[in-house]
Amino acid sequence: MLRFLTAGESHGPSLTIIVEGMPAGWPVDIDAINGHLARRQMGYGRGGRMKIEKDAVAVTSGVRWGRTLGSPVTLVVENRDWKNWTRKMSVDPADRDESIIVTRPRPGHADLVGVQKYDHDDIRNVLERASARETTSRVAAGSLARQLLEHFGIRVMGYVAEIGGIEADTSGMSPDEVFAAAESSAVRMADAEAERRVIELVDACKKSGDTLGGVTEVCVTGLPPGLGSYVHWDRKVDGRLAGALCSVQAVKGVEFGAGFGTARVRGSEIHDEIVKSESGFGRSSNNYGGTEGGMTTGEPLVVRTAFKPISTLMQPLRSVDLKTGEESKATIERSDVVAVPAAAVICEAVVAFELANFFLEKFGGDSLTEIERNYRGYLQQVAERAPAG
Ligand code: EPS
Repeated sequence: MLRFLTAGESHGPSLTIIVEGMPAGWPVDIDAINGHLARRQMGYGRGGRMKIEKDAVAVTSGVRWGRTLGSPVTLVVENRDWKNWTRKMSVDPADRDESIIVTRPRPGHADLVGVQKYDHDDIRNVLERASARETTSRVAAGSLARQLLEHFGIRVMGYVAEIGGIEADTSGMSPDEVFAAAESSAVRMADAEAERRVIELVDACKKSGDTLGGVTEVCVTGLPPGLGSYVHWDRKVDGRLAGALCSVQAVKGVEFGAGFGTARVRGSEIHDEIVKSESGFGRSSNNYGGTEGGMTTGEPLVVRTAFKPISTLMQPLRSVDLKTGEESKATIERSDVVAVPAAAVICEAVVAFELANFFLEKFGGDSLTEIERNYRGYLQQVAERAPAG
């Protein structure tokens, strides 16, 4: 229903995003999309590239006078760094330059398998597209889609749960409080003491030429029960969210609610009991992170994503030179010490896009008016089934 395609190399002229399936009549807030792109660029521990870029979208199709037309929406983000790469990334064969070919693959990056698979002799042909620069496009697509959710009071909030093994203590805080506190943190963590320790750790890693990973958390409130479905494997909300999150560069794990922890306790200790609430049915807890049977329950959806440390080390690990066959140290590219604060914004966008898709699958129509009617009708139907008082 809703789908997107991204194109563009990290140091090419621009990134292009085509979002298809947006219903007609939707008000598009371009400043809000740019706001999320700016949030993605922040975070203590990023490298020099973020000082060069000021990501912003130009809309080149699908929107007229502030509203979607129902046709594909094309977003273009200019790479400011392109002006420093015009020859190195040129399309002209006359610009080929043997002296800049990259031949020492970095462990952890797509470098080695990428050249094997696509039969390249220059790792740059792989790393340009494998780069996490592509996440700019995901944030642009996700920020467009989330406007659809926000119209129905659904909030998507991303923040950092831990970096380099240092966890944020957010006990006793509501999701909105955690999000608000994280937004003003240099590492997007809602715990000042954890933030201080992470900054110290990032500084130490920078000195020793090392990198860090961490865990992001996305919490979505205001969801109706019943997005997704139990009837087929590819219609399950958690299945598709996990797949989409795993497709983000450097992701090594995804868990919902108590996640892997649920495997270590008894059923009586973990199932979220069904109780009566103001809106009819409620839950005594939210250990399953707002999904049951591949559907949203109406409780906050909570999903955590684990990111491995950045692959480029300034003190490189062992590698083998593709050209000489000699053992050598891996190549060094400009990079970040940690990008987990940015990853929280990326996960937010990825979750928003998938949920907007589920929303359209359930309430979909060609126009905003039609979707509003479908949504209202469903809420009324659910309310009629709820227990009295
Ligand atoms: C990134 C842009 C990249 C990297 C980083 C993320 O820019 P450059 O390669 O010019 O420094 O900073 O990408 C990686 C860490 C990676 O391994 O590819 C961005 O826009 O987020």
